[in-house]
Amino acid sequence: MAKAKSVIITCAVTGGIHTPSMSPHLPITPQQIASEAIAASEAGASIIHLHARNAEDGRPAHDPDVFMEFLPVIKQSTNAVVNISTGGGLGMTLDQRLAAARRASPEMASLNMGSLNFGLFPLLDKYKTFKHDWEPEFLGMTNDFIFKNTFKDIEYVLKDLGEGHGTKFEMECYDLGHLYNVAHFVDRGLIKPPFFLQLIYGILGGAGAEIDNLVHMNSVADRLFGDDYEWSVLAAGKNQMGFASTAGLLGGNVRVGLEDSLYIGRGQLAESNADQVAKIKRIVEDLSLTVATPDEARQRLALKGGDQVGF
Ligand code: KMH
Ligand code: ZN
Repeated sequence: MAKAKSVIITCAVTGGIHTPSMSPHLPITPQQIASEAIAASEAGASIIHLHARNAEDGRPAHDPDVFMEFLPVIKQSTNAVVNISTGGGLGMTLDQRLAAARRASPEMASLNMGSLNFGLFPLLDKYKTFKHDWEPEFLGMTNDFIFKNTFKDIEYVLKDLGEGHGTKFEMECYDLGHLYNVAHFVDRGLIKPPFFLQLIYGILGGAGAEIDNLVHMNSVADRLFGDDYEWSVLAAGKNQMGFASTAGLLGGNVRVGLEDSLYIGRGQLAESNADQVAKIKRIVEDLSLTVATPDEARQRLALKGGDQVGF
């Protein structure tokens, strides 16, 4: 396992999974997204993973014009690495998912390393009333939905954003097979070291949030990639902090943020992304580890630099 010198904290500030009725603290407008991102960076996050939403009703919206309302504000106020999602919102076409990253030419973008079922419909049992009709419809449709990321799709993103823009990827691996998909593209020369894996636990359709799944995926990644990679962990919902802490202990990096969990503790909504970042930073430092600065993250991940982006 590649040992992290310091722990890179990624914060995913809003995502496209949770809906406005689930938490009043979920950032929706460009102003809210910008101020949450800036506060998360001040709290210790060196990478900010970004989605956009429709300011009227909070629906996931991957419109480049909306991104351009908050990206320059974040850039002016922080040194954080900006990472734009290419997952977008469930149900978008690949070109819709790519449009914002194409316009912004960021240092990093997400890249989902395989197709999978992506079941959010169990949340309908937890939340009974919704502010907007789209929310239960969106959650319900995931009962019959495949998050499509074929080999052709992945190749398209690697060539378009990777070769075309010099963007490096947060490679989202939801299950063991996705590591082998990464290895396939390494063999073809389309993924070059150092590369960054985000190991994801607790999405219905992907690997469950059990620590032995994390340990096993780590040992397979070590076998496949040796010292060529850095890895990070995110776990959905109540497993977020436990998995992030375990990742720190095992020599990895961590991701938190309201995209992945709306909570700060048992039954307690997080009031901000920065609260989650501050909590994992405290845990990491209590474990006698240090937190990476944005420039350390840039150097370790061989990013092109914050002055090479299109915003
Ligand atoms: N929502 C996470 C489970 C993406 O944006 O490309 C994974 C994610 C996907 O962040
Ligand atoms: Zn995301």
